[in-house]
Amino acid sequence: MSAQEHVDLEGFIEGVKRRNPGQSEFVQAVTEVAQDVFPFIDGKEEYHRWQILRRIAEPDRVVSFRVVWQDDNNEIRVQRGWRVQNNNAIGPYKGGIRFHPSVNESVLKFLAFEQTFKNALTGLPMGGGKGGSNFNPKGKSDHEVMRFCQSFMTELYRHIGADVDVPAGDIGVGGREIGYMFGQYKRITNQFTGVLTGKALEYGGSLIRTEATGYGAVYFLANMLQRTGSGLEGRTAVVSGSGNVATHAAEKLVQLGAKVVTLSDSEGFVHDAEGFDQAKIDWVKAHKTRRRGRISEYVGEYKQAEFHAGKTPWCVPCDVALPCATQNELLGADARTLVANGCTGVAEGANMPTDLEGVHVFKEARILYAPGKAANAGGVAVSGLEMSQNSARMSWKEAELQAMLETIMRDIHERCVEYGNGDGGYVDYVKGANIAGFKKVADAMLAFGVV
Ligand code: NDP
Ligand code: 2IT
Repeated sequence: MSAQEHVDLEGFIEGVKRRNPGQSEFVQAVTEVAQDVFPFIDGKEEYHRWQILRRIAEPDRVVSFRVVWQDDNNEIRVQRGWRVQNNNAIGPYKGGIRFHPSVNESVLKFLAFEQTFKNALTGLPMGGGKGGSNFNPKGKSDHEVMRFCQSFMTELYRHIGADVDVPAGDIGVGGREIGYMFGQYKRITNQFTGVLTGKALEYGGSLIRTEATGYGAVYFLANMLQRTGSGLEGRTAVVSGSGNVATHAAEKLVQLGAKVVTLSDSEGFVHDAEGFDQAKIDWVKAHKTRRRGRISEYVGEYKQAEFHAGKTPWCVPCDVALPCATQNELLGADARTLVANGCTGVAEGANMPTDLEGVHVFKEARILYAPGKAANAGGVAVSGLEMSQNSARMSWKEAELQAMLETIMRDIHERCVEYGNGDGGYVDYVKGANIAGFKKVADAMLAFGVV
């Protein structure tokens, strides 16, 4: 037996902190998973002997590179780009690309780590990866974004491939950016392959990929409610964000009879007490994507609504809450406010939006709480279906994909219940997602030996 076999949870976390100085987001994500995995592997000798969690928490590789581009004033701009390839035990690396000034190695390592478990939960053959840049697309012209994307891909192309690593979108990367990056990949390699997902329909994209993350999160919430004999009809929902995930989550909530009363962005939140209907959601979608506008401008269009600058929406009383903007946007105090106001269900559209204290508050209150790696897996799941369609050079119909998405979300829910079921019928969805995701990746790694 090696000394390492006896490392306990605290010792493991200490090691992660020591090896990753200053990477608080990464340490946070690993801590959350380790808290559930350690009790699970207690007595399971092979997971200890083969150091499985230690290996999953060390990315296969982190590629960092310079991205130089020229702005519209012909000034030279220098950004940093990354691709974190965390683990490919069960399939090619797969995960989005984020363009946001807050992007750094810690953020991308946490996202690639989370993605590894999330992708395993989908049941599809995808490993975990994530990439991005500290480039800020806000206020940039289409041409500037194009030049940046081309320069980014001029380095990234050598690290990716349809059977190697398949990026997609995330914050700041949508259809426009995927188009520019796919065009540049094709130009450099002279290959038309499914190397990116989230493509437009004309060049190999899949129906419902755009909607899948937000819709999937609402299906997951509906599954949790259904298990307790409840539903979304007539429920008041608070949603944060106003991008791809938030607007589609809001849309599906409305379709299933809930009343959505908030949306937000990094400048504050809009409270529309009358509720967002489809026309209002369509206005927000167009405003944020085509006009690249701010959510504060909503109140100019819909006068009865209020904008709360610099605030998050968690103070608005609700039955269900869906954080769909970014990491650590819902803190311990926010979680306490939600619980005190009677919120009984939280489904994370974003990745790690709730901090460790907030997670603890939700668990203590025993409310229905679905972590991002389970609730927002619908997006990457349909990305996986886009990969299948590209490989087979065919495309499924909308109804077929819709049915597949609903089935995948139901299956993820069941996997979480299987591993997270506790006393008195309470399901710890965090534990369920962590263990189910870990087990699949771990068992594949055991088959490979020491690699
Ligand atoms: P978008 O770029 O479409 O939208 C992001 C939204 O979040 C915007 O409203 C943005 O506001 C807000 N936001 C971003 N950063 C911050 C911040 N620091 N503080 C407050 N608000 C912020 O991204 P997506 O909707 O695609 O992504 C949202 C979340 O969902 C992310 O956590 C992402 O990782 C996750 N996710 C996305 C998937 C996808 O398929 N797209 C799949 C699974 C998870 P502003 O305009 O002011 O920046
Ligand atoms: O966080 C995520 O799951 C995504 N941004 C989507 C990844 C993907 O490959 O579709």
